[in-house]
Amino acid sequence: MSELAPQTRSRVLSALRGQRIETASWAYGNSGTRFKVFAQQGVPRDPYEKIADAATVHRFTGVAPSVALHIPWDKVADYAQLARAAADAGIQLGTINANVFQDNDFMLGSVTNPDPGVRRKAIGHLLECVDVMDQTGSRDLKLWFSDGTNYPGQDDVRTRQDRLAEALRETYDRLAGDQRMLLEYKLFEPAFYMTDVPDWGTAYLHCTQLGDRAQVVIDTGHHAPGTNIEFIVAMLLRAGRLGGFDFNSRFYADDDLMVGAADPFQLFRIMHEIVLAGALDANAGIAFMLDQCHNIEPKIPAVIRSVMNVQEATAKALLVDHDALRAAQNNGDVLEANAAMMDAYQTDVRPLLRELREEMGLDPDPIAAYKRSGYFEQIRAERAQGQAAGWGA
Ligand code: LRH
Ligand code: MN
Ligand code: MN
Repeated sequence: MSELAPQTRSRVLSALRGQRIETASWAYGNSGTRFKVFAQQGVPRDPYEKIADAATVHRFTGVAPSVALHIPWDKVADYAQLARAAADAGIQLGTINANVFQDNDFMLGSVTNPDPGVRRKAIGHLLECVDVMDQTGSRDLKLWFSDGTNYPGQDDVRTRQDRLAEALRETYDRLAGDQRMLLEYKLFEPAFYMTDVPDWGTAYLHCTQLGDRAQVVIDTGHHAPGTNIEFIVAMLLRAGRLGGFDFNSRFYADDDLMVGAADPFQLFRIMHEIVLAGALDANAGIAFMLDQCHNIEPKIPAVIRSVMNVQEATAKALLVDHDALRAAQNNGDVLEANAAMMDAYQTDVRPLLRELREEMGLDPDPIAAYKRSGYFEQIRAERAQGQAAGWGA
């Protein structure tokens, strides 16, 4: 790293200092596959303890100052009090994730269900989530629908889209101030034949019909193998419709593994598009969130590792020499253009990130510092019986 020009070093350090990564409350709870949940020690028993864990991640990384909630997994009697508890712990409550995928009534769909009574119930939950946002001060409502069909002919594709559009409209119209709606897509699962919001095009179409405050969210695990996700990033940025990310890694389907674990090069390519568009800054309105589950690894260090993986990919993206890249592109010099990307990607940015943390008054090695802190021993002693993250318990 010693060869970095001083201006480059300070530009990169300052961008990294301003980066914000939101962690997910459900990443701290027990989770598993449909085959088995392996319960861990010291796991939070309620949303307050999840906030304490998220605050711990922020304490050691300095760039994770908010935690996303999932309703009703994080249901509490008083959300304003929860927000105060978060503030006392040094973080904020972030995105509110709606849950219309775990109720028996939603077997044939939530907002797209053929039964108007079930649709009303689903919309009621979405509106309730906006009520929660009013109390937590959250900006973003994240919507993911498990809606779809398993068999050709099971329901009418276009009618379901109409029902979806109606539900989105009613929810969108309930938003106030700077509140936004983030619409998440997913190729398949739990529906196997047809999913009502399967791809970015569908999400984009609905968002454009709603208004500027409806934005698409990209969950990196929600694509077919081989999908060029950074292309989707570029397209949505160009259209002004990228609201944020649910970061995670996948080897097969929606694996929800630690971001940057399966394909750090893909994460770099995504962050490169973000940096190119000047969209890293919090003012750009892109929410960088983790949507992960830690089934076999200890949860807090796994979240810290994930935050560090995003930082590393970002640092490398910030090191791409844009002048050299543009010149090579304009000259049609394929090899030089590719070299500009690879030189940045192959740089070991860990010393720079250690430096950043020292400048921020943090330990340069967040995981080692966490392990030394005694936090795990404390929560293991205090929390006799951990709470499931929300499913599969
Ligand atoms: C769906 C999803 C969505 C949910 C979360 C728990 O697969 O990515 O974001 O809210 O998982
Ligand atoms: Mn997601
Ligand atoms: Mn997912």
